Amino acid sequence: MAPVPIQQQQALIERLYAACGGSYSPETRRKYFISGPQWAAAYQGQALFHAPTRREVGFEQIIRKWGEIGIGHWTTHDTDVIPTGAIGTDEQWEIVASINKALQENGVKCSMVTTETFHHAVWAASPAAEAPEVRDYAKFRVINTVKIGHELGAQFAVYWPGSLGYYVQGAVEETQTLRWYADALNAACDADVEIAKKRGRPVLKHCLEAKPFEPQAEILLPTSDAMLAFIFSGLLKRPEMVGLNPEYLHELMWGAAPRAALARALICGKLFHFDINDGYRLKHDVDIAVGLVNPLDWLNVLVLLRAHEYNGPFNLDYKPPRTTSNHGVFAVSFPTAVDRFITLWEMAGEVSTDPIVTEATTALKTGGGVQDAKDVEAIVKANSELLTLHELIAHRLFQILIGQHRGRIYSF
Ligand code: 3MF
Ligand code: MG
Ligand code: MG
Repeated sequence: MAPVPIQQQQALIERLYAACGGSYSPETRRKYFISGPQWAAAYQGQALFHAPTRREVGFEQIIRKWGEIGIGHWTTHDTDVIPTGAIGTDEQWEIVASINKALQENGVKCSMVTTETFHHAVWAASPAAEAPEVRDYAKFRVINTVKIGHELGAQFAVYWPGSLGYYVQGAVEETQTLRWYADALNAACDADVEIAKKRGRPVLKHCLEAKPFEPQAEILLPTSDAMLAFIFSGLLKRPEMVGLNPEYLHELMWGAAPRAALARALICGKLFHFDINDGYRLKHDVDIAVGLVNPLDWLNVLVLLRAHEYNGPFNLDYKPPRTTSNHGVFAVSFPTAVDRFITLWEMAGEVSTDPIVTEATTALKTGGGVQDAKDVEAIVKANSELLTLHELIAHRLFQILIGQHRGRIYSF
């Protein structure tokens, strides 16, 4: 193949993307509660050891692209769209008005807002720092985000307290810090109750997001389970308003089975919102797009969520790789992520009605049957052949994932 000149590269990407087939129409994509974060599309590829590889992109372009692709919802941090210095000022409300206009013009809704409490120097010692002025500022920021959320018509507020932790031990007293962090959330919920009442809108669902490592060395609330304990600790004034926004990769990072972490949130009635992406165990937060690393695990996750009628958002919190261009972000990265999600979701529906999975699961739940409920040998024997179904079900799930259940085989 001859070198591909720059002016032919986008056409090549588009031709190969189209040749991939299997994409859904924007109308179909809009039927799912999928949201696209401002920060995901605007990510320029920078990191501690990485210079940016992409140009800046503003909310006008992102919202327009969401409309074209068929991503029905948009999410944002306060400072993704408002310069930190302008937070709470008239300039903020001008920006918010132009966001509302862009949303309306492109048929996109804002589903979630979140406060940046990890990037700016003011959060060096976390939003629950010792200095009262930092904590007052944190309250101002989360309350302000609630206001923006209501103005943009959002239903959810998310909190990822990235800097709630430390690098060096001893200076931070964990119980005190957690109490201070709860104070900020209590302020946000109190303000929400008032604002919602004034506006005649429902209160927001306040969702905590955990991450086990990064950007602090030690994290005070590293997992969704830790967040659940925090919600039920008695420190929150309105625990009924607060739930979780688990992120698939954040659970995988510490070695959890994400599906089991989600199950624990479900039994507490706290699975409010879900950040979807992919990556590897025990690595940093690589934020790869959904289904590119662990599609079988993802299928299983969605089987669980369908079984429990989860109807919250699926937020595409991943980072297009640094090797993807500005053009590629919208031409390939987002549409393909949405389409893999839809495919996995629909496959999960097939799993729940699959005759083999259904019969095998029912047989396992029925058991072999014994005469004497205390006869341990008889219990073991009664189920010993039946339990082979565990492996058969796992094989069946693989078949469904690759389409083999429809007769596809490979021959030489
Ligand atoms: C970091 C994250 C965050 C949160 C966001 C939501 C930048 O790993 O996942 O994204 O999702 O702050 O509030
Ligand atoms: Mg996230
Ligand atoms: Mg992440």
